[in-house]
Amino acid sequence: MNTTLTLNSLGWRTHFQVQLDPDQLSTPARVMNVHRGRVDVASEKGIASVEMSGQNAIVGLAVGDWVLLDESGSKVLVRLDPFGIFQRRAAGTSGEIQTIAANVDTLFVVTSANRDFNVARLERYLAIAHDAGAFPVIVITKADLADSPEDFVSDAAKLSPGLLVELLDARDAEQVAVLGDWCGQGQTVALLGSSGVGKSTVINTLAGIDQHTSAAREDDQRGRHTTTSRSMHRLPNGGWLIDTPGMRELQLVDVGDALDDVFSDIAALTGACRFADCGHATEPGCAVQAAIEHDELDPDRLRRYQKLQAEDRRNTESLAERRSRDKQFGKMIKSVLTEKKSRKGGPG
Ligand SMILES: Nc1nc2c(ncn2[C@@H]2O[C@H](COP(=O)(O)OP(=O)(O)O)[C@@H](O)[C@H]2O)c(=O)[nH]1
Ligand SMILES: [Mg+2]
Repeated sequence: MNTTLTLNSLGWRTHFQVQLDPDQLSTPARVMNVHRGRVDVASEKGIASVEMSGQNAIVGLAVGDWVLLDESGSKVLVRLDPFGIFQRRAAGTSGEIQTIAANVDTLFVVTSANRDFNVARLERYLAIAHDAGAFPVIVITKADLADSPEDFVSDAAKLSPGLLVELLDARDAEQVAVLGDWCGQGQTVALLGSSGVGKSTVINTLAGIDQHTSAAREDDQRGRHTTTSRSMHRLPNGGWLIDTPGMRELQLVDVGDALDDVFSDIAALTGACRFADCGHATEPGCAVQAAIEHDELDPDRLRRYQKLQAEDRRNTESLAERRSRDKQFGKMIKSVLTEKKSRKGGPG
């Protein structure tokens, strides 16, 4: 593998190129790792660790983001608008939405040819992939352990026309090599799937090496050593694998339109319902119920769609509510402060 870092090998796209200001001298760099108070970035000048605190901080930077560095390479000037992001709701009470990865080209949706396989879960992952602008590839592992593994493939393929499904033994390098097509020069991939389905096994087989020994160590401009091993891994074919703990805890957050992409069969039918706000239950002239009656649509699929819609609505509404509460809290603080000020400023 050629280890020289070029814009192309880092995944540069027209999407980012058009955001450059021709009058500004700056270096595009890709975020490899996000730490408290600093980020590791890779550019044509090499790998560097850049401070991210106080005035230098740029909020919401995630692994995979593109940024512009100043001439010295020691300051991030701006975050370039990503073509897609993966988000999750933070654990705990704050419930804030965090970006956990950006600019992922391909998402390997991993399940196994056993009880983990679940179409509702796959549909959920597909919605997340669509929302993040990532191309989904369903990867079904443990083919070697199943009696008729092909059944899983046909069930998965039914979920969406043209959906790509790969069936393999994740420990077998020859079989995993089919995934290499998505891991070429400058391509960014990530994996999503429940615990135990074989994500680490796929990654290790793809990488063909032990991850602890593969940590790329390069000098940055100031001669310090940083490592890119933690979150963004260089794959043998020249691609990049984003592997962060956060990717494993993804939920549906504000993916409304992406759900319609995943359930495009149902979304297309709804246009033919008599009522624009048809709930597809007992309304007259419902095209969705008609399709179910004619055996053209699985009623379970409608149920799963509506369940995900409700879940997305719940997450999104509570976000809106939270925002409005924050806003009101902000106003209150402001009015208290103004009051204080005017009292101080006033006579006595
Ligand atoms: N037989 C077989 N075992 C597998 C396969 N993929 C994963 N495993 C095993 O399943 C277990 C969990 O795999 P792991 O990669 O840790 O799953 P993760 O939690 O998704 O990262 C390990 O013992 C793997 O060796 C496969 O395709 N075939
Ligand atoms: Mg694992």
